Amino acid sequence: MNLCRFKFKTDAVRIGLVADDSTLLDLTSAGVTQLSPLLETENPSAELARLADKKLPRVPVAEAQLLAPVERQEVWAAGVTYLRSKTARMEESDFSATAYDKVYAAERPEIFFKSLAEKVVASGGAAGIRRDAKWNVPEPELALVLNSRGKIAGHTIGNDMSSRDIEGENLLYLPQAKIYDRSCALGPWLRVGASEAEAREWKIRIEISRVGKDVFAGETSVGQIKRRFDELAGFLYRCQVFPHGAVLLTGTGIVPPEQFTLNESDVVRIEVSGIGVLQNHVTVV
Ligand code: DO4
Ligand code: MG
Repeated sequence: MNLCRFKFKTDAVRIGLVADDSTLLDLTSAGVTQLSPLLETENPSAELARLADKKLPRVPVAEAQLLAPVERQEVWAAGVTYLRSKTARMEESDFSATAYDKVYAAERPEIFFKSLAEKVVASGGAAGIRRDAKWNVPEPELALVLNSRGKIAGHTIGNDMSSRDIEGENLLYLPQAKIYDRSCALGPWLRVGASEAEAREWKIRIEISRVGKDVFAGETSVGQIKRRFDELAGFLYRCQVFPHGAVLLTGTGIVPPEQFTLNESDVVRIEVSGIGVLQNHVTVV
């Protein structure tokens, strides 16, 4: 089941259940005004199945504006969880290279802060590249949506936009390479009810087009992630509380070739087979 936040006709935020490719069921009319209380329940899928049995108003997807599926959760990201990410980062850096090698094998994963919820870009919005960077890339990632207890309540698609030249120059610049205006996109909605075993079967595919022409495409499988999801979530919630829950990006397994950098107006399309498509155009910030 896919759960979304959307606007329809007025500016009020509504909660929807995705019925099919063209229709949303408006849960707001059944008293659901936020995602978080649903994600806090023991069994969000059962709760959604109960709600779906009610007679709910239908909204055409084409007339709704999808919003990022986050409310007050902090967004964090795990890094160097795929072998491809480790090798690409070792190649782009000089004295920082051993840090990537070590963190890939270490017990403690790399986890960094990525975004406040209100800064997250929705599907259809503009994702940012820094004007002071020369080498900008998208990072297509599966995102875990965790409730306040650290339990995985859903999955969504994330784009961890990154400046590789800034990160590659010095690892201490990582926050500047990763956290800036419009650097985090999430959406189009939350997939509720999938187990980790199921999610590990999903494929992640990225396509980047420039003035209507494909300039890069790549694919990986979620099953290539080296660490278990509960291991990543456990480290995030260690010595830390998230009263509103958190979103945790699980790292990238697709890295475009060294000569590739994003341009203004490029279109980035990320598909996760069990969820849907997150699509953003690029803007310079
Ligand atoms: O170590 C830097 C960031 C790694 C990352 O974002 C990733 O592997 O996806
Ligand atoms: Mg990343």
